[in-house]
Amino acid sequence: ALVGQRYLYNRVWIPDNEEVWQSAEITKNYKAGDRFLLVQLEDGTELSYPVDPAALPPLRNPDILVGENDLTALSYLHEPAVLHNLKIRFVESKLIYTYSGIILVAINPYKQLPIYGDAIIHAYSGQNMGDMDPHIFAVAEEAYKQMARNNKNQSIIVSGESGAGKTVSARYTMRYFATVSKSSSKAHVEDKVLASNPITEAVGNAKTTRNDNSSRFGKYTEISFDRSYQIIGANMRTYLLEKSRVVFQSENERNYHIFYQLCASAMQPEYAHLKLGSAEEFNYTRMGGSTVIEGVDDRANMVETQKTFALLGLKGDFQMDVFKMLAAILHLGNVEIAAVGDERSSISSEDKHLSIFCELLDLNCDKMARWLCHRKIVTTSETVIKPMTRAQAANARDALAKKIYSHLFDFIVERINQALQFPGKQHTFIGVLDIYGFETFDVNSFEQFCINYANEKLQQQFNLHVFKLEQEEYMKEDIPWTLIDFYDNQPVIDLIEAKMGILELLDEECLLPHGKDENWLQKLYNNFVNKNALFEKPRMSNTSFIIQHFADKVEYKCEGFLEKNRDTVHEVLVEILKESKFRNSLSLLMVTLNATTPHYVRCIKPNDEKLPFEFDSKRVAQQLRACGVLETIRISAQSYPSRWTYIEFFSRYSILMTQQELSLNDKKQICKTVLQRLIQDHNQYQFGRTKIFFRAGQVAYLEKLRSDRLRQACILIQKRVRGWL
Ligand code: AD9
Ligand code: MG
Repeated sequence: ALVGQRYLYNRVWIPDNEEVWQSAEITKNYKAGDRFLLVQLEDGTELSYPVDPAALPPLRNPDILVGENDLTALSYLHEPAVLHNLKIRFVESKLIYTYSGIILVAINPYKQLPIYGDAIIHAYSGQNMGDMDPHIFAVAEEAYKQMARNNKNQSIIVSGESGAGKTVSARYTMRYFATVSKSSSKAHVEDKVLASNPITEAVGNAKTTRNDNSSRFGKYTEISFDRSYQIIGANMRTYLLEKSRVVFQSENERNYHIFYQLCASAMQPEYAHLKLGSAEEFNYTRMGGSTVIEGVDDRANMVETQKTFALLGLKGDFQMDVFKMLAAILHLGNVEIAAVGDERSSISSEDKHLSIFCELLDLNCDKMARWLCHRKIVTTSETVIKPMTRAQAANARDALAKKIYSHLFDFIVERINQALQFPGKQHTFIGVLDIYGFETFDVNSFEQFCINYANEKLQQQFNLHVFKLEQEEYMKEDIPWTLIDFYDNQPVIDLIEAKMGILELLDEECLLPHGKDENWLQKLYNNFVNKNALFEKPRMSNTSFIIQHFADKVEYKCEGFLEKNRDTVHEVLVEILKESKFRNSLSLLMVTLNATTPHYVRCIKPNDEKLPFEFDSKRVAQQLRACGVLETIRISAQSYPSRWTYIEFFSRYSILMTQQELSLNDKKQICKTVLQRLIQDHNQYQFGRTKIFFRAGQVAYLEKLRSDRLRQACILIQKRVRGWL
């Protein structure tokens, strides 16, 4: 069929090193089996382009479809079409939002746009999604409307890579709800719900090389509504805080914002007892070599942080406790550990920072100094105290700092949650999920593994949802049930979480007294190499494994998996005590999400330099592949991507109808008769109750017939005119 269409339609996309794809026009008809295509590029260059007869270059869409605000309306659905459409909208029209079926694609403009004011919020309020330009507010409105119409909980799932705009998008949806559901009460519930954002950002966000305000944790915020759909409070759950950042930052990165805010305010008398100084003086804040962020005033932000705490009812005493713990962590990081021979270590009793640390936390200094340099080993028969080397003691010190910070973080989140509980019964909620997107670096570790596993689960949940929606649409239109072959990522999920899967083997190894990363990896090799197609051993490494995720292949280094897993196992235990029932917080999240109606926002980072409206096709293509947008496109392409109402079809293609056909009374019947004549393969479309469903490529074909007919008509008219002359 493709070859047949090739004769009719000669504009294609061919791969390009810089732009990923470039457009080309076929200048000589392609004959089945040809190994070369003669094409002309846009700049006029002629080219003999080698092709594989089994995989001819993708076709371009007719111009009428370019710039569509919904990608799935394109007739040819593939990567170059999607990329081109997004680029035209973003670069030429400065439009950052585009739908891709039920997904909102949001490209970070890196520029403040005047499209978020209250007037715009009110313009979207009460409108239908299809009637307005794509917008984050349209998604929020849709969730709000569906909640009210169906009395059902909703969630907005925001994903994308670091710096793509997730946190900004999540904040806008929350502002939308706060604005449209403003109650007249004096409690300022909406303001308090919004205030939760700057606080969690102060303690959970940091400057990284990719984003000056990078969230280092995942967050699911449930906004509660009462029977009249006014906000009556909120509740947050957080996931996987990056603890290592407290004690280690890579070059040009910072620790959590709050430390710098505190150091910048150290000179104020009320903080004198914290004995702080500039961030340059502390190991834990100066390690990345960059203690300031351009355009950010840490001192002014400290004032804001305090105000926000106060707005939430978290007063001076509470704040001072928090600041004391933070200061204690900074002092702990400056405690000097000396080596005593090769086997032992010690801390001077004169150590200034240790004594401030102990003073701030009300601890016994001598004991502390001793416990930082020794460890207790408990066996069945006895308890022994063993000295630690300098490196081991430094590790123990850092581990303590991480523990204190993560407890502090949880404590703050808990207190915010308490502050966001108001009298009144929750009728429904809308949850907003701002989680890290699929990640792959040069070196990937346990953190990436967890993040990518979470993304697999989200992707699966998404696939099932799309599948269900399609099914419902078919039923509504009385279309016979057609089985669509959906991509299913269950095999990867099984590899990770099934019995004797990667996680179970990891848990097992953790329980062994002499468990080792390498031993665990060996078990993975034994169980999966050549047995599971989604698992590979890298050729050049004995310390890594590769997983074929839905988005990409990722190579993970096994080092540290055991220790980090023990950490989370421990947390899971605590979690179980708190929540009971569920195995871990991820499955709890999936259960919550599955019980809501989801809405998806996929954020795209258009370039790595943070330049306004700069579109780097390579980077965008890479993210489209990773965030599942192309996957949805693939699902759409397999079903019936284009849907026209009978009226739309009639008015656009009446030029293709014969007099005899037009003389029929029933317009719907006319459409059917004409289409059956024009497209012989009846598998290419379906007649629904109100719409015609087309398979990929069919609208492009009809457009071609239409433009040919128009051209013929023109020529005919010209001839006649000439004849008259
Ligand atoms: V990370 O995974 O937490 O590191 P995010 O959350 O995806 O990341 P964030 O929302 O923090 O990224 O956006 C990064 C920066 O892009 C913001 O600080 C803004 O400067 C910029 N941005 C993002 N979205 C918009 C927007 N809609 N309009 C203007 C934006 N600027
Ligand atoms: Mg973020």
